Amino acid sequence: MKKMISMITLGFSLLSMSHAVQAAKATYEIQFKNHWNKADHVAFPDNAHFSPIVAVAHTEKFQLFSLGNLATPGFEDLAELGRTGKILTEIEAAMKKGKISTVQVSEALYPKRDGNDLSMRITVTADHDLISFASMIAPSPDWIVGVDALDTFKDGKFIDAAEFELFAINGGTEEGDFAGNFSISNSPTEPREPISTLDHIPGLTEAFASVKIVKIK
Ligand SMILES: [Ca+2]
Repeated sequence: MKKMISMITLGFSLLSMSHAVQAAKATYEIQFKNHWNKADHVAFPDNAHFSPIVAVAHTEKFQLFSLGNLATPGFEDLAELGRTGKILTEIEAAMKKGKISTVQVSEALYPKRDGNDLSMRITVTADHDLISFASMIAPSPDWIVGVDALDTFKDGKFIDAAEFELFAINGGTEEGDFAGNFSISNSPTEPREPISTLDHIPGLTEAFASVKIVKIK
């Protein structure tokens, strides 16, 4: 009996330790910058904008989007229309399963009205240490910019910062993927194709945006 009590005590202290690790957290600022312009991208419509950015902190069991995989219905809605309702429902379901710890949604960014910069914050924990985000390049057929699963917790500590150029990514759900096509009315891609890069297409080789993800606390 005595032995069993000590095992329970040991089990409890291990549990406490793992809780201590899980409690480790960090807050990052996502510093988003527009690079869309007429010279580099064939056209820069007056209503050119980036849809609200949907950002999540998650485990490896969740994917917001991933090159080579199919878009979810929610991601399709974000990529084609910049709408966040459906993807937030998918995110909520993943949160209930413990795959996502937090979600943040920014305002849309209209560079001609708002300037080139937008920032938002997201808190990660050691066990929800991946940051993904996506925003529609709008107007466009089904193009987004985003980051897929930045790992913020390495070798027992949170990284200080990461930086990416954000090239156009094809949602794989709508046709019309050629430079200068900033129309939202194109045929659906049927059957839908895996999410893919567009930066091999003439006129789409330059980044539409860039991002710095910086630990602020
Ligand atoms: Ca497409």
